[in-house]
Amino acid sequence: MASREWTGSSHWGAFRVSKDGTGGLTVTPRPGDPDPAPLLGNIASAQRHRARVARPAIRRRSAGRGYDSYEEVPWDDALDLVAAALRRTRERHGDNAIFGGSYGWASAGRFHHAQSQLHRFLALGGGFTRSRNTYSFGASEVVLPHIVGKRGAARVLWQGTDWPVIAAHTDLIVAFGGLRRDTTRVTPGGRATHTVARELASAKARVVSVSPLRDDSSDAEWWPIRPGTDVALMFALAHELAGQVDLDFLRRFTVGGDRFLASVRDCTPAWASEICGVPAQAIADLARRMAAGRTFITVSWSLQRAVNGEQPLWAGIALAAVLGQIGLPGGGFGHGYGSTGNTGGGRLPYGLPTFPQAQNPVTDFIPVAKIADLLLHPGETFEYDGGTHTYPDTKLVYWAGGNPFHHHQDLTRLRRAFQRPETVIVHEPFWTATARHADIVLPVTTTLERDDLGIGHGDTHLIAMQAADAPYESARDEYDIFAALADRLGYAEQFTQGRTSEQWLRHLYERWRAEPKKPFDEFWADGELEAPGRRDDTVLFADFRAGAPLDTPSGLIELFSSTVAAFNYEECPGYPAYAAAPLTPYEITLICNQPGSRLHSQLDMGDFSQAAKRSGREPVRMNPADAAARNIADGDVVRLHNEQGSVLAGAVLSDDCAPGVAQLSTGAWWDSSAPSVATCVHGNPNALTRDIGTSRLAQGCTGQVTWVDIDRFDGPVPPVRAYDPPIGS
Ligand SMILES: Nc1nc2c(c(=O)[nH]1)N[C@H]1C(S)=C(S)[C@@H](COP(=O)(O)OP(=O)(O)OC[C@H]3O[C@@H](n4cnc5c(=O)[nH]c(N)nc54)[C@H](O)[C@@H]3O)O[C@H]1N2
Ligand SMILES: Nc1nc2c(c(=O)[nH]1)N[C@H]1C(S)=C(S)[C@@H](COP(=O)(O)OP(=O)(O)OC[C@H]3O[C@@H](n4cnc5c(=O)[nH]c(N)nc54)[C@H](O)[C@@H]3O)O[C@H]1N2
Ligand SMILES: [Mo]
Repeated sequence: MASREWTGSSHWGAFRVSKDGTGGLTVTPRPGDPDPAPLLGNIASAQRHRARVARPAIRRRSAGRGYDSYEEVPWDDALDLVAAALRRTRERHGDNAIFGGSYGWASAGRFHHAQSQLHRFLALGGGFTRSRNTYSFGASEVVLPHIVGKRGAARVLWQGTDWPVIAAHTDLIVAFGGLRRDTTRVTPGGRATHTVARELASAKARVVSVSPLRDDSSDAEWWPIRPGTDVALMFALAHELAGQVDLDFLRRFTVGGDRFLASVRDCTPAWASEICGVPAQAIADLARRMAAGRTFITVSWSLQRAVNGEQPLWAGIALAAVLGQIGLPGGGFGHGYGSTGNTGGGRLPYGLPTFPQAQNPVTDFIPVAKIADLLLHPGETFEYDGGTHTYPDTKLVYWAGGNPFHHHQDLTRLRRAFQRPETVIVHEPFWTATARHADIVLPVTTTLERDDLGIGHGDTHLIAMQAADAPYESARDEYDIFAALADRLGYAEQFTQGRTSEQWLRHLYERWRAEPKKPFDEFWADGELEAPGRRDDTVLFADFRAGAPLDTPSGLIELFSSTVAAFNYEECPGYPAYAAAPLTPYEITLICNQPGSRLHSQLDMGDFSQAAKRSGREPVRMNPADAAARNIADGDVVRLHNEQGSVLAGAVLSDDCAPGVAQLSTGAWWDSSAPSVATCVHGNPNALTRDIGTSRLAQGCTGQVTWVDIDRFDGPVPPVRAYDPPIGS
């Protein structure tokens, strides 16, 4: 390798870093990656941005969390304060008064993974209240085990039929939620080789993209659908197919198949057309095409990130069961194709080299998207997956590696909730909105400033993530922070097991079950290791079709689950059900999907993300007809509003947006610096989303969609202050 070049990795792919004479960094894609993510363009420009946290900082208690400025303090003082707060909270209120869920994507890198570091530290110190499930597919994680069993659910979510199998065998892909190329370039933990676009291009399959946005797929037939109505379309397709296909699979391999057929008896294409906006004839034609060849039905994760989000997945599986191709190469169903790069992206016959965790002695938990309810309603109960649980009384919140003031819904409510605890501690490389709600902010290194191991699920290579830059100002590695805190609290030896970071990296590498592999020093010098034994020939549930039972109560696919039915949830009754979208007084359905210009809120100040902004705000795309009706021109600053709040954004007019639909992606840093103008003057859609769960079954995140009115904004436009550190008097 050339001198002054380092290898690195991110959730959006592996890269190389080089340095010029003045220390300026250049980040280029890993050679050999056929489809690198343009998101790499955010890394170098963010690395020494003014939004970095330079030194430990303490909130000046005055107006409240989210409003106050900060004072910088020496590391030892900050660590003493954190240790004292932890000790005090455990002694006075018990271990479950510490909330350490700390949801978020942090950075790639298996050792310096913020949540793994924090959870190990808190578990060894006595435990913490944790969170369950993800914002990504919280509804699926709970409902899928009832449909295909726990092991089956893990396979649907983490394995699935591989792309090369689809490319070779599938005639027709029906993609509910599309197959976004932007999103498939992202994989938790990273991916050295992005191949989805290439595999899709080489496939013989036609793609029908059922989605409110045309560019959710390229080279596809676009079927604009009213958001939230896919279940009606699926029911009508099942209704049509029932008369055309052999129902043998449905009868032999499912429970509730006949019940399902009866439930869609009146779901004609004409009925569905009224609801979802797709012409009735097109629905009937599509059913015929699905029956004529090998058809793969995929439901993107976005569909379940909405009220009653359990239903589109359950209905999609029912539709695939009627068609009867589950377990055949390139047939059946999938979940999350187009959502990340690891769905259908191969598998490794061993686990990943992760930082070992400790047993958490506390059993209290929340479904992850119940964070505001946890803080606002201590002692109250909530329902979840058939059980009733109690929110503990949270006195201390510890967050490392996530940005709830990006990711959670109804940020105004979340800010209110964050006033309640006694102490909030946040580790961050950047002054995010979450850091601005902490009492103690500790500056941490970025991946460019520490050595680590990078690999994602099903990945092709283990990447040596090599420190290419010195730590920014006084930033420290999370491992060193927790080792210092554990030392103050008397359990340093348990936390570190006597190893330095470098010794841990070698230890994780050597213990890693991938074989054969070269010696660590050789791997480090080469910068990567090809993952041995990787396979990409999975056909989901081929074994089930051949006779191996699922781990459901019946051993079959449960299109009727007596377990779920017994929970007596009206909104999730034990079988796929269509529910009309909630009534709303607002005219526009706002899709709050993943940003194409960054990963969530990460590196929003980076060059690539900034280039996508419009009039200095996050772009909101809308149909030209909807814009004309509101006197809005391309590039205008607009104000989106509803009962949750209001947001300024820059209008982009596009026919790629179905009429009645607008799109404002997540991740613009929340800027509440001009509250008389808007809840967020920069364009964070979570100022507008509703903080309610998918259903009592899963209580999953419903942030994908909300309803708003949009007006042109003619007042003086306030500056965006989101990246200015709140340091000073
Ligand atoms: N409206 C709406 N909201 C959504 C969604 C939606 O579709 N619509 N999607 C949801 C989904 S699927 C998800 S997964 C969530 C994502 O929500 P998050 O995962 O919370 O979002 P990120 O912006 O990735 O936040 C990660 C944070 O970790 C910080 N970080 C990076 N590396 C490190 C490190 O080494 N240590 C520490 N301490 N911090 C680090 C970054 O600076 C960043 O602030 O958002 C959810 N929110
Ligand atoms: N570039 C980039 N890639 C990412 C991420 C990122 O932040 N940036 N985040 C990653 C993460 S954490 C996750 S969980 C995945 C999420 O993966 P997804 O949830 O699949 O991604 P989204 O972009 O939220 O949604 C995909 C599309 O679904 C469509 N859609 C929304 N509602 C409906 C509906 O009711 N019906 C139909 N038919 N379509 C609908 C929208 O048009 C939207 O563009 O993405 C991952 N990939
Ligand atoms: Mo996610």
